[in-house]
Amino acid sequence: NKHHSFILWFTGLSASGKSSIANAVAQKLFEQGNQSFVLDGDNIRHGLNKNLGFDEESRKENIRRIGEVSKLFVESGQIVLTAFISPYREDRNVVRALVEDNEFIEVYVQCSVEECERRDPKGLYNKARKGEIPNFTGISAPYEAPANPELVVDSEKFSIEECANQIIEFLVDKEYI
Ligand code: GGZ
Repeated sequence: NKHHSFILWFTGLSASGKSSIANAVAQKLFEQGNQSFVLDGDNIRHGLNKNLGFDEESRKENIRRIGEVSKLFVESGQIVLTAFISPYREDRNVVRALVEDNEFIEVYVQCSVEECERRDPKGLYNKARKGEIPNFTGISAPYEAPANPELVVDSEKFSIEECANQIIEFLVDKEYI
């Protein structure tokens, strides 16, 4: 009686570790014989959504399209992992409403702005502080943390590997896999 298709929706700041954790979870799922697919900026913002920027309306449309694509994945029987900041609570809830209750698993990758800014793997926080990137989440644009996520992983306290294991444990516990 397991659910074989669902969305693992990661949300969190830039550099919080969403993509890395999503890819680590996908790898573990694969090792256990579960096919899955990761949607992130690399395959979505460079393709389907390359005409979108980072103002509020564009982010809303970004998330709406990703939600619709994720729904198609679920309808095709797949596990899909999405790694986008998705800063607005309302936009995430719109996606949640697209699928069945148990098919949307919101994973909040918790990490303070201070820590993300310290990591700054692409130098974007630095540029945002200097005003070179407008509307930068956590600096000059909002991030609304989930009020009731199915799962919270703390990437400040735990490694990518530990966070991925916590997510796998949740999926086993709730009989998703
Ligand atoms: C936030 C930005 C911005 C602005 C470019 N604000 O660390 P990254 O580089 O790889 O992840 C960030 C990514 C965010 O795209 P999303 O599609 O996840 O955002 S949203 O869900 O809000 O639509 C960052 C980069 O794009 N980036 N400009 N202004 N992140």
